[in-house]
Amino acid sequence: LPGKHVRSSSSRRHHGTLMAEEAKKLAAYAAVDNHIQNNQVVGVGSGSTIVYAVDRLSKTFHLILSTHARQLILQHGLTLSDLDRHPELDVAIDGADEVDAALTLIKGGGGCLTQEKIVAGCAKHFIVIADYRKDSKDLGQQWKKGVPVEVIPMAYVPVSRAIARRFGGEAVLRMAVSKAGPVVTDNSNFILDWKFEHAQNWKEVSTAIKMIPGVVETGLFVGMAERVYFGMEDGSVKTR
Ligand code: ABF
Repeated sequence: LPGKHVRSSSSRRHHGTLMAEEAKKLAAYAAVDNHIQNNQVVGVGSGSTIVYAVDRLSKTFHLILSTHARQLILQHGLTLSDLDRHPELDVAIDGADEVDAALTLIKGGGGCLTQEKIVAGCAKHFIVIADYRKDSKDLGQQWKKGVPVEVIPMAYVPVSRAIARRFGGEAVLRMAVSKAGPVVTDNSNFILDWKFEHAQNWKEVSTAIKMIPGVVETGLFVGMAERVYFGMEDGSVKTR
């Protein structure tokens, strides 16, 4: 139920505070238990929180997923499918980098956003799972790395300039940790991290950024999430 806190008896605590990892698990288990039934077609995203959701799913589900969860699905003996066979999903579950009060999400901090948005867009219900660190009133309060924007490699400079000119801030090419080169996405593209300066009308901004030639997708998920589950520090699960 929205706003409801459900207490967990099996919380692992560190100095009285639930570890983020345990909070992810609480959120994932609650979302799977409340939203997924046997023999449904389920979309699964990527990231560390989604690992717990897959763990909770039974072998009877068909799964549709973005590429990063592929190995995870197979390891758990679950059935792998695709959008050719199942273009309509019953439910999609995914993590997020930040969730605001209106359930607008920033996603793509881990590098995946386009395939996840496609999967979420094909689902009748899109459910988000996260630990308490992702819970925010306004985007940018918790996640400081900006909005990821996936771009065609040849266009990253003009796209970066266009975003900064029109919306302020700075859109920076994401580099690999080794600094050997840019991060390359699951669609062989680059990512710009747009460090915006202030809250905006995210629907308008996301639509406008998508219109810039060379932009594949933005990590702004507006009006897509139906329910979000946060595993909280006190061992409860908060939903909205
Ligand atoms: C993916 O996983 C990305 O869109 C998002 O950036 C990230 C969240 O990862 P985690 O659950 O590890 O915080 O869904």
